[in-house]
Amino acid sequence: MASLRTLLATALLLGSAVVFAHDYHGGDLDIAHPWSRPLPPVATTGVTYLTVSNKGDAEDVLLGAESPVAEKVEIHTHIKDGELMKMRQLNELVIPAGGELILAPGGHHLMLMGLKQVPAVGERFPLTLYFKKAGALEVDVAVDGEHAKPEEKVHDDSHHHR
Ligand SMILES: [Cu+2]
Repeated sequence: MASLRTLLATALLLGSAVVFAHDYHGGDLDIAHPWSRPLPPVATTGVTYLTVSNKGDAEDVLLGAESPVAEKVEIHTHIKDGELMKMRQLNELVIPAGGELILAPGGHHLMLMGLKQVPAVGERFPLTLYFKKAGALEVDVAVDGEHAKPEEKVHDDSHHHR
């Protein structure tokens, strides 16, 4: 019979796994681990990453997002301009049928513009994603200092906007 100590250890392990991997489902879409980098307290913009998987047989489209922590949320991508990586705002991003859309450092991301509060490491903040087919899906974004790989920490997404 499992000892109380073993049960407690298992519960703790499960608890910490939940902190780092959280998933959301809506319609044919799965949204995996929305996360954001830790930010300095004076930050005015933030960036959110996540992966959307589409289990359906029709494409869906990410049209935008909103969060109470920011004045507005924009869809951005990085484009290579000569040797420079530049940012460009997009109106939408397609999630192909049976495929996935990855928002990750160096590529597509959601840009939180005009931060009203800067969430601390370990905290989560709500974000509503708007999809053409699946509609509005609310997720919690984890502020996660450990998730970023060392080389991603060097690559700075805290670019300036006008
Ligand atoms: Cu951006």
